[in-house]
Amino acid sequence: MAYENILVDRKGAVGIVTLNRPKALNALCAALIEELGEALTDLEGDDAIRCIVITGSEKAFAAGADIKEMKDKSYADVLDEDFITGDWEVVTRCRKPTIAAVAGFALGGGCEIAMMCDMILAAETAKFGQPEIKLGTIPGSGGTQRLTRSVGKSLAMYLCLTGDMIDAETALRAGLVAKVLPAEGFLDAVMKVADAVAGHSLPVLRVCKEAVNVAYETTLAEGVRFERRVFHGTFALEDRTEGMEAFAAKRKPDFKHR
Ligand code: DAK
Repeated sequence: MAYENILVDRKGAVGIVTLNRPKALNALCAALIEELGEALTDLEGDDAIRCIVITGSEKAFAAGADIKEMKDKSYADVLDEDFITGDWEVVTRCRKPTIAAVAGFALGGGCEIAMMCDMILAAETAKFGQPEIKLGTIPGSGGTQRLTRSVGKSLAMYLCLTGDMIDAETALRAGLVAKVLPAEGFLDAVMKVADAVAGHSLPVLRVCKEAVNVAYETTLAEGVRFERRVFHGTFALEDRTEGMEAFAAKRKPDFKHR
């Protein structure tokens, strides 16, 4: 499928979506977000894919929603059309593991899309921020919510109220990103992580991701109960039998994703 604002690639069991509007620092215009949704839906439906990487350029993951596209909208417009809401949430509906590979700017909606992914891997050059306050508005796609759950109130308030950016090391210390990787060879290093994820059993990846996400939505007691049920449930899978038999036989497991 030919896209205008993104590139889609498949390497082994990993699908890679590259945001590709370099002249606008990958500003997230409606057409780009629609294409991202289509590409993710396509990769979700592809049995050969077990992990999805979303990335941008060396200079920008994405510098936010397209300000030029939204600047003339009125309150009635955004309310009436439920402005850009549906398309933006496709990332959150992926059932396969998603990795945001961030180099350069991840601002506003760019930071929000990264946070919708299951983990963020950052190049040393990454800069994260929620600068909407400088435009006279506030984050609109989870920036006040996912960021706060991820880094805590004080840093989330700092980012949302000042509009300042933080660098990759600060984001790492705060728990926003899982790893900081050298800028040189960044995507190769990301692919090592993605390949490791994609090497596991797909049904187990799906339920594992679901269990971690439950931690955001419920009490500890309910979450632990959910985890235990799902853990027991993995014993119904051929891959769980294979994983443990392979360990005991000192060989690599041959998962069939069943
Ligand atoms: N929108 C449109 N164009 C952008 C852009 C953006 N967000 N960011 C950069 N560009 C464009 C610039 O206008 C410039 O275009 P030309 O002038 O060359 O035509 C080109 O990209 C290069 O940018 P700069 O010349 O500014 O490059 P610099 O290196 O000097 O500066 C910068 C880089 C990232 C610091 C700067 O471009 C900047 O401050 N950009 C804006 C960052 C920002 O404010 N982002 C937040 C946008 S608001 C929602 C979902 C999402 C959202 C809301 C609701 N719902 C589901 C309801 C999200 C909102 C936002 O993200």
